[in-house]
Amino acid sequence: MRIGIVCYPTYGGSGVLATELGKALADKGHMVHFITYQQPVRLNAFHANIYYHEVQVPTYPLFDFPPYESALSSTMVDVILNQQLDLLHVHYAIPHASTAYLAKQIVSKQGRTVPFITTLHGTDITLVGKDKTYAPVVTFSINESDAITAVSNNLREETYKSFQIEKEIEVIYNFVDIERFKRREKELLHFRNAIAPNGEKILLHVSNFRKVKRVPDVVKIFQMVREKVPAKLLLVGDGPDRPAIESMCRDLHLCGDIRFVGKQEQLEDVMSIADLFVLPSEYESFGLAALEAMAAEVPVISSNAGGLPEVNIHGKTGYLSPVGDVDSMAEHATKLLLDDNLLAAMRKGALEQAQRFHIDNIIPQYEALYEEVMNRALESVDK
Ligand code: GMT
Repeated sequence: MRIGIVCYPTYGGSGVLATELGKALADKGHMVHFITYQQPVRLNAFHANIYYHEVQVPTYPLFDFPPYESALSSTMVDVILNQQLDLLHVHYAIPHASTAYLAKQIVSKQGRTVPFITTLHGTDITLVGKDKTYAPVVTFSINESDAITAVSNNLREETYKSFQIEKEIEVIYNFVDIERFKRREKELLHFRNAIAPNGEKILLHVSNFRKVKRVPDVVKIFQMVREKVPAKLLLVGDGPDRPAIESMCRDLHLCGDIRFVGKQEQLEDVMSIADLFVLPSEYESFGLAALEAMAAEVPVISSNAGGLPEVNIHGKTGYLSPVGDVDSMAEHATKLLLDDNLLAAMRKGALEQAQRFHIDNIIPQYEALYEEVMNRALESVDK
Protein backbone atom coordinates (compact mmCIF):
# COMPACT_ATOMS: atom_id res chain seq x y z
CA MET A 1 0.00 0.00 0.00
CA ARG A 2 1.03 3.61 -0.45
CA ILE A 3 0.29 5.30 2.85
CA GLY A 4 0.52 8.97 3.82
CA ILE A 5 1.23 9.53 7.53
CA VAL A 6 0.57 12.91 9.10
CA CYS A 7 1.68 13.64 12.66
CA TYR A 8 3.42 16.10 14.95
CA PRO A 9 7.12 15.55 14.35
CA THR A 10 8.14 16.49 17.90
CA TYR A 11 9.00 14.39 20.97
CA GLY A 12 5.32 13.82 21.89
CA GLY A 13 4.02 10.27 22.10
CA SER A 14 1.65 10.65 19.15
CA GLY A 15 4.52 11.61 16.83
CA VAL A 16 6.72 8.84 18.20
CA LEU A 17 3.97 6.27 17.70
CA ALA A 18 3.18 7.50 14.18
CA THR A 19 6.85 7.40 13.18
CA GLU A 20 7.42 3.92 14.60
CA LEU A 21 4.26 2.75 12.81
CA GLY A 22 5.52 4.18 9.51
CA LYS A 23 8.91 2.52 9.96
CA ALA A 24 7.31 -0.83 10.76
CA LEU A 25 4.98 -0.58 7.74
CA ALA A 26 7.96 0.27 5.51
CA ASP A 27 9.79 -2.81 6.85
CA LYS A 28 6.80 -4.87 5.72
CA GLY A 29 7.09 -3.50 2.18
CA HIS A 30 4.56 -0.67 2.19
CA MET A 31 5.51 2.72 0.74
CA VAL A 32 5.23 5.27 3.53
CA HIS A 33 5.08 9.02 2.96
CA PHE A 34 5.49 11.22 6.03
CA ILE A 35 3.90 14.65 5.66
CA THR A 36 5.02 16.95 8.49
CA TYR A 37 6.46 20.44 9.02
CA GLN A 38 9.80 19.02 10.13
CA GLN A 39 11.59 15.70 10.09
CA PRO A 40 10.00 13.49 12.81
CA VAL A 41 12.48 12.89 15.65
CA ARG A 42 12.47 9.12 15.36
CA LEU A 43 12.80 9.21 11.57
CA ASN A 44 16.55 9.10 11.80
CA ALA A 45 17.81 6.58 9.25
CA PHE A 46 17.50 5.96 5.53
CA HIS A 47 14.87 3.46 4.45
CA ALA A 48 14.16 2.63 0.81
CA ASN A 49 10.39 2.60 1.41
CA ILE A 50 10.14 5.84 3.39
CA TYR A 51 9.61 9.28 1.88
CA TYR A 52 9.47 12.57 3.71
CA HIS A 53 7.52 15.60 2.49
CA GLU A 54 8.06 18.81 4.39
CA VAL A 55 5.12 21.18 4.73
CA GLN A 56 6.35 24.66 3.82
CA VAL A 57 4.39 27.48 5.42
CA PRO A 58 5.23 30.72 3.62
CA THR A 59 4.93 33.87 5.68
CA TYR A 60 3.49 37.17 4.51
CA PRO A 61 3.36 40.50 6.39
CA LEU A 62 -0.44 40.32 6.47
CA PHE A 63 -0.39 37.05 8.41
CA ASP A 64 -0.15 37.27 12.16
CA PHE A 65 -0.86 33.54 12.03
CA PRO A 66 0.56 31.83 8.91
CA PRO A 67 -2.20 29.47 7.62
CA TYR A 68 -0.52 26.15 8.44
CA GLU A 69 -3.69 24.12 7.85
CA SER A 70 -4.01 25.35 4.25
CA ALA A 71 -0.36 24.57 3.60
CA LEU A 72 -0.77 21.10 5.12
CA SER A 73 -3.90 20.29 3.07
CA SER A 74 -2.17 21.51 -0.09
CA THR A 75 0.88 19.33 0.63
CA MET A 76 -1.42 16.36 1.25
CA VAL A 77 -3.10 16.98 -2.11
CA ASP A 78 0.27 17.20 -3.83
CA VAL A 79 1.51 13.95 -2.27
CA ILE A 80 -1.77 12.11 -2.89
CA LEU A 81 -1.75 13.02 -6.57
CA ASN A 82 1.94 12.71 -7.33
CA GLN A 83 2.71 9.64 -5.23
CA GLN A 84 -0.62 7.88 -5.91
CA LEU A 85 -1.41 7.43 -2.24
CA ASP A 86 -3.99 4.79 -1.36
CA LEU A 87 -4.89 6.35 1.95
CA LEU A 88 -3.98 8.92 4.58
CA HIS A 89 -3.49 8.07 8.23
CA VAL A 90 -3.50 11.14 10.46
CA HIS A 91 -2.38 11.11 14.10
CA TYR A 92 -3.83 13.59 16.62
CA ALA A 93 -7.14 15.05 15.48
CA ILE A 94 -6.24 18.75 15.61
CA PRO A 95 -5.78 19.98 12.94
CA HIS A 96 -4.87 16.82 11.04
CA ALA A 97 -8.38 15.37 10.68
CA SER A 98 -9.89 18.55 9.24
CA THR A 99 -6.93 19.10 6.90
CA ALA A 100 -7.25 15.51 5.67
CA TYR A 101 -10.96 16.01 5.11
CA LEU A 102 -10.22 19.10 2.99
CA ALA A 103 -7.52 17.28 0.99
CA LYS A 104 -9.91 14.38 0.39
CA GLN A 105 -12.56 16.77 -0.96
CA ILE A 106 -10.04 18.50 -3.23
CA VAL A 107 -8.71 15.31 -4.80
CA SER A 108 -12.23 13.91 -5.23
CA LYS A 109 -12.91 16.83 -7.60
CA GLN A 110 -10.09 15.37 -9.69
CA GLY A 111 -11.60 11.90 -9.66
CA ARG A 112 -9.41 10.44 -6.89
CA THR A 113 -10.95 8.68 -3.91
CA VAL A 114 -8.55 8.67 -0.99
CA PRO A 115 -9.93 7.65 2.41
CA PHE A 116 -8.42 8.92 5.66
CA ILE A 117 -8.07 7.32 9.07
CA THR A 118 -7.85 9.42 12.22
CA THR A 119 -6.05 8.08 15.27
CA LEU A 120 -6.97 9.86 18.49
CA HIS A 121 -4.10 10.11 20.94
CA GLY A 122 -5.10 12.02 24.04
CA THR A 123 -5.29 15.75 24.59
CA ASP A 124 -6.73 16.18 21.09
CA ILE A 125 -9.84 14.82 22.86
CA THR A 126 -9.45 15.33 26.59
CA LEU A 127 -8.01 18.84 26.76
CA VAL A 128 -7.60 20.85 23.57
CA GLY A 129 -10.29 19.22 21.45
CA LYS A 130 -13.03 19.72 24.03
CA ASP A 131 -12.42 23.46 24.13
CA LYS A 132 -15.33 25.15 22.40
CA THR A 133 -12.88 26.99 20.14
CA TYR A 134 -12.09 23.71 18.44
CA ALA A 135 -14.94 21.32 19.31
CA PRO A 136 -17.21 21.82 16.24
CA VAL A 137 -14.33 21.25 13.80
CA VAL A 138 -13.00 18.29 15.78
CA THR A 139 -16.46 16.67 15.96
CA PHE A 140 -17.12 17.20 12.27
CA SER A 141 -13.75 15.94 11.08
CA ILE A 142 -13.77 12.87 13.34
CA ASN A 143 -17.22 11.97 12.00
CA GLU A 144 -16.03 12.47 8.43
CA SER A 145 -13.05 10.13 8.92
CA ASP A 146 -13.30 6.85 7.02
CA ALA A 147 -12.16 5.08 10.18
CA ILE A 148 -11.38 6.25 13.68
CA THR A 149 -9.04 4.59 16.13
CA ALA A 150 -8.21 5.37 19.74
CA VAL A 151 -5.11 4.18 21.58
CA SER A 152 -7.02 2.84 24.62
CA ASN A 153 -10.52 1.92 25.77
CA ASN A 154 -10.46 4.88 28.10
CA LEU A 155 -9.80 7.32 25.25
CA ARG A 156 -12.54 5.70 23.18
CA GLU A 157 -15.03 6.20 26.03
CA GLU A 158 -13.84 9.76 26.67
CA THR A 159 -14.37 10.57 22.99
CA TYR A 160 -17.95 9.28 23.03
CA LYS A 161 -18.59 11.23 26.25
CA SER A 162 -17.19 14.52 24.98
CA PHE A 163 -18.30 14.60 21.34
CA GLN A 164 -21.34 13.60 19.30
CA ILE A 165 -19.61 10.77 17.46
CA GLU A 166 -21.79 8.81 15.07
CA LYS A 167 -19.29 6.15 14.07
CA GLU A 168 -17.52 3.20 15.59
CA ILE A 169 -14.18 3.97 17.20
CA GLU A 170 -11.85 1.01 17.09
CA VAL A 171 -9.27 0.58 19.84
CA ILE A 172 -5.81 -0.20 18.50
CA TYR A 173 -3.38 -0.07 21.37
CA ASN A 174 0.00 1.57 21.16
CA PHE A 175 2.88 -0.82 20.66
CA VAL A 176 6.53 -1.30 21.52
CA ASP A 177 9.49 -2.83 19.74
CA ILE A 178 10.44 -5.36 22.41
CA GLU A 179 13.81 -6.15 20.82
CA ARG A 180 14.86 -2.51 20.75
CA PHE A 181 14.03 -1.96 24.43
CA LYS A 182 15.52 -5.25 25.62
CA ARG A 183 17.39 -4.53 28.83
CA ARG A 184 21.16 -4.27 28.34
CA GLU A 185 22.23 -3.56 31.91
CA LYS A 186 25.67 -5.20 31.75
CA GLU A 187 26.58 -3.52 28.47
CA LEU A 188 25.58 -0.15 29.92
CA LEU A 189 27.14 -0.59 33.35
CA HIS A 190 29.52 2.32 32.75
CA PHE A 191 26.50 4.56 32.14
CA ARG A 192 24.78 3.32 35.29
CA ASN A 193 27.96 3.85 37.31
CA ALA A 194 28.26 7.40 36.02
CA ILE A 195 24.74 8.23 37.22
CA ALA A 196 24.74 6.18 40.40
CA PRO A 197 28.41 5.69 41.38
CA ASN A 198 27.66 4.22 44.82
CA GLY A 199 25.11 1.64 43.71
CA GLU A 200 22.12 3.91 44.31
CA LYS A 201 18.75 2.93 42.81
CA ILE A 202 17.73 4.92 39.73
CA LEU A 203 14.26 6.42 39.32
CA LEU A 204 13.35 7.65 35.87
CA HIS A 205 10.78 10.05 34.46
CA VAL A 206 10.39 10.82 30.76
CA SER A 207 8.00 13.47 29.48
CA ASN A 208 7.56 16.76 27.68
CA PHE A 209 7.34 18.58 31.02
CA ARG A 210 3.80 19.86 30.52
CA LYS A 211 1.41 20.54 33.39
CA VAL A 212 -0.60 17.38 32.65
CA LYS A 213 2.51 15.30 33.51
CA ARG A 214 2.68 16.64 37.11
CA VAL A 215 6.50 16.63 37.15
CA PRO A 216 6.56 18.37 40.58
CA ASP A 217 4.97 15.17 41.94
CA VAL A 218 7.92 13.20 40.55
CA VAL A 219 10.32 15.35 42.56
CA LYS A 220 8.19 15.09 45.72
CA ILE A 221 8.02 11.29 45.36
CA PHE A 222 11.77 11.14 44.85
CA GLN A 223 12.40 13.29 47.91
CA MET A 224 10.40 10.87 50.08
CA VAL A 225 11.99 7.75 48.55
CA ARG A 226 15.48 9.15 49.02
CA GLU A 227 14.93 9.48 52.76
CA LYS A 228 14.68 5.67 52.95
CA VAL A 229 16.67 4.38 49.96
CA PRO A 230 19.91 5.76 48.46
CA ALA A 231 18.65 6.88 45.05
CA LYS A 232 19.15 9.11 42.03
CA LEU A 233 16.52 10.61 39.75
CA LEU A 234 16.93 10.92 36.00
CA LEU A 235 14.65 13.43 34.31
CA VAL A 236 14.49 13.00 30.56
CA GLY A 237 12.81 15.45 28.20
CA ASP A 238 12.14 19.13 28.12
CA GLY A 239 9.19 21.48 28.09
CA PRO A 240 7.45 24.45 29.69
CA ASP A 241 7.65 23.23 33.31
CA ARG A 242 11.37 22.48 33.30
CA PRO A 243 12.61 25.83 34.72
CA ALA A 244 10.16 25.58 37.64
CA ILE A 245 11.26 22.00 38.33
CA GLU A 246 14.91 23.04 38.32
CA SER A 247 14.14 25.75 40.91
CA MET A 248 12.18 23.23 42.96
CA CYS A 249 15.18 20.87 43.01
CA ARG A 250 17.43 23.74 44.14
CA ASP A 251 14.99 24.82 46.86
CA LEU A 252 14.76 21.25 48.15
CA HIS A 253 18.58 20.84 48.00
CA LEU A 254 18.18 17.83 45.73
CA CYS A 255 20.37 19.00 42.85
CA GLY A 256 23.16 16.56 43.68
CA ASP A 257 20.84 13.60 43.21
CA ILE A 258 18.75 14.72 40.28
CA ARG A 259 20.06 14.74 36.76
CA PHE A 260 18.28 16.59 33.95
CA VAL A 261 19.39 14.90 30.76
CA GLY A 262 17.17 16.80 28.30
CA LYS A 263 15.71 15.28 25.16
CA GLN A 264 17.19 11.87 24.38
CA GLU A 265 16.83 9.80 21.25
CA GLN A 266 18.44 6.67 22.71
CA LEU A 267 15.68 6.13 25.24
CA GLU A 268 16.35 2.40 25.28
CA ASP A 269 19.77 3.07 26.86
CA VAL A 270 18.28 5.24 29.59
CA MET A 271 15.50 2.74 30.26
CA SER A 272 18.08 -0.07 30.53
CA ILE A 273 19.76 1.45 33.59
CA ALA A 274 16.58 2.46 35.47
CA ASP A 275 15.05 0.62 38.42
CA LEU A 276 11.67 2.39 38.48
CA PHE A 277 9.69 4.53 36.07
CA VAL A 278 7.53 7.28 37.61
CA LEU A 279 4.50 8.69 35.77
CA PRO A 280 2.09 10.57 38.08
CA SER A 281 0.14 12.28 35.25
CA GLU A 282 -3.16 14.08 35.64
CA TYR A 283 -4.24 12.20 32.52
CA GLU A 284 -2.69 9.73 30.09
CA SER A 285 -4.72 8.16 27.34
CA PHE A 286 -2.16 5.34 27.31
CA GLY A 287 1.35 6.21 28.56
CA LEU A 288 3.66 5.08 25.77
CA ALA A 289 6.82 5.95 27.73
CA ALA A 290 5.64 3.66 30.57
CA LEU A 291 5.18 0.82 28.07
CA GLU A 292 8.69 1.36 26.68
CA ALA A 293 10.04 1.27 30.25
CA MET A 294 8.18 -1.97 30.91
CA ALA A 295 9.73 -3.51 27.80
CA ALA A 296 13.09 -2.70 29.42
CA GLU A 297 11.91 -4.53 32.58
CA VAL A 298 11.35 -1.34 34.53
CA PRO A 299 8.29 -1.45 36.85
CA VAL A 300 6.05 1.61 36.82
CA ILE A 301 4.80 3.79 39.66
CA SER A 302 1.95 5.78 38.15
CA SER A 303 -1.34 7.49 38.72
CA ASN A 304 -4.50 5.60 37.84
CA ALA A 305 -5.64 8.27 35.39
CA GLY A 306 -7.15 7.60 31.98
CA GLY A 307 -5.81 4.55 30.19
CA LEU A 308 -2.89 3.92 32.57
CA PRO A 309 -4.66 0.98 34.30
CA GLU A 310 -4.90 -0.70 30.87
CA VAL A 311 -1.09 -0.61 30.64
CA ASN A 312 0.26 -0.69 34.21
CA ILE A 313 -1.28 -3.55 36.18
CA HIS A 314 -1.40 -2.83 39.91
CA GLY A 315 0.70 -5.34 41.84
CA LYS A 316 2.01 -7.04 38.69
CA THR A 317 3.93 -4.46 36.64
CA GLY A 318 4.12 -1.72 39.27
CA TYR A 319 1.56 0.22 41.27
CA LEU A 320 -1.28 2.65 40.63
CA SER A 321 -2.35 5.47 42.98
CA PRO A 322 -4.91 8.27 42.73
CA VAL A 323 -3.72 11.41 40.94
CA GLY A 324 -1.77 13.66 43.33
CA ASP A 325 -1.39 11.01 46.05
CA VAL A 326 2.39 11.35 46.24
CA ASP A 327 2.53 9.67 49.66
CA SER A 328 1.06 6.48 48.25
CA MET A 329 3.32 6.61 45.18
CA ALA A 330 6.42 7.14 47.36
CA GLU A 331 5.34 4.30 49.67
CA HIS A 332 4.94 1.92 46.72
CA ALA A 333 8.28 2.98 45.24
CA THR A 334 10.11 2.56 48.54
CA LYS A 335 8.57 -0.86 49.18
CA LEU A 336 9.67 -2.04 45.75
CA LEU A 337 13.18 -0.67 45.94
CA LEU A 338 13.81 -2.20 49.37
CA ASP A 339 12.71 -5.68 48.37
CA ASP A 340 14.91 -7.29 45.71
CA ASN A 341 12.60 -10.31 45.30
CA LEU A 342 9.57 -8.11 44.78
CA LEU A 343 11.48 -5.91 42.36
CA ALA A 344 12.60 -8.97 40.37
CA ALA A 345 9.00 -10.28 40.21
CA MET A 346 7.68 -6.91 39.04
CA ARG A 347 10.39 -6.63 36.42
CA LYS A 348 9.30 -9.97 35.04
CA GLY A 349 5.65 -8.89 35.21
CA ALA A 350 6.46 -5.64 33.40
CA LEU A 351 8.15 -7.45 30.52
CA GLU A 352 5.31 -9.98 30.26
CA GLN A 353 2.74 -7.20 30.09
CA ALA A 354 4.81 -5.30 27.49
CA GLN A 355 4.70 -8.44 25.28
CA ARG A 356 0.93 -7.94 24.98
CA PHE A 357 1.68 -4.72 23.10
CA HIS A 358 4.37 -6.29 20.91
CA ILE A 359 4.79 -4.40 17.66
CA ASP A 360 4.24 -7.64 15.74
CA ASN A 361 0.75 -8.01 17.24
CA ILE A 362 -0.38 -4.44 16.65
CA ILE A 363 0.88 -3.58 13.14
CA PRO A 364 -1.34 -6.25 11.49
CA GLN A 365 -4.36 -4.59 13.14
CA TYR A 366 -3.54 -1.35 11.33
CA GLU A 367 -2.90 -3.21 8.07
CA ALA A 368 -6.28 -4.96 8.35
CA LEU A 369 -7.97 -1.62 8.95
CA TYR A 370 -6.23 -0.09 5.92
CA GLU A 371 -7.44 -2.98 3.73
CA GLU A 372 -10.98 -2.62 5.02
CA VAL A 373 -11.06 1.15 4.49
CA MET A 374 -9.58 0.86 0.99
CA ASN A 375 -12.06 -1.85 0.01
CA ARG A 376 -14.94 0.26 1.27
CA ALA A 377 -13.64 3.23 -0.74
CA LEU A 378 -13.38 1.08 -3.88
CA GLU A 379 -16.91 -0.23 -3.39
CA SER A 380 -18.24 3.31 -3.08
CA VAL A 381 -16.51 4.24 -6.37
CA ASP A 382 -18.04 1.20 -8.12
CA LYS A 383 -21.57 2.18 -7.03
O1 GMT B 1 -2.31 14.05 23.84
C1 GMT B 1 -1.19 14.49 24.12
O2 GMT B 1 -0.86 15.03 25.16
C2 GMT B 1 -0.18 14.39 23.10
C3 GMT B 1 0.28 13.05 22.85
C4 GMT B 1 1.65 13.30 22.44
O3 GMT B 1 1.85 13.60 21.27
O4 GMT B 1 2.48 13.27 23.36
O5 GMT B 1 0.28 12.13 23.97
C5 GMT B 1 -0.75 11.21 23.98
O6 GMT B 1 -0.46 10.21 23.05
C6 GMT B 1 0.47 9.21 23.42
C7 GMT B 1 0.63 8.24 22.25
O7 GMT B 1 -0.59 7.66 21.91
C8 GMT B 1 -0.01 8.52 24.69
O8 GMT B 1 0.89 7.50 25.07
C9 GMT B 1 -0.11 9.57 25.80
O9 GMT B 1 -0.62 8.95 26.96
C10 GMT B 1 -1.01 10.69 25.38
N1 GMT B 1 -0.92 11.80 26.35
C11 GMT B 1 -1.97 12.17 27.08
O10 GMT B 1 -3.05 11.63 27.01
C12 GMT B 1 -1.73 13.29 28.02
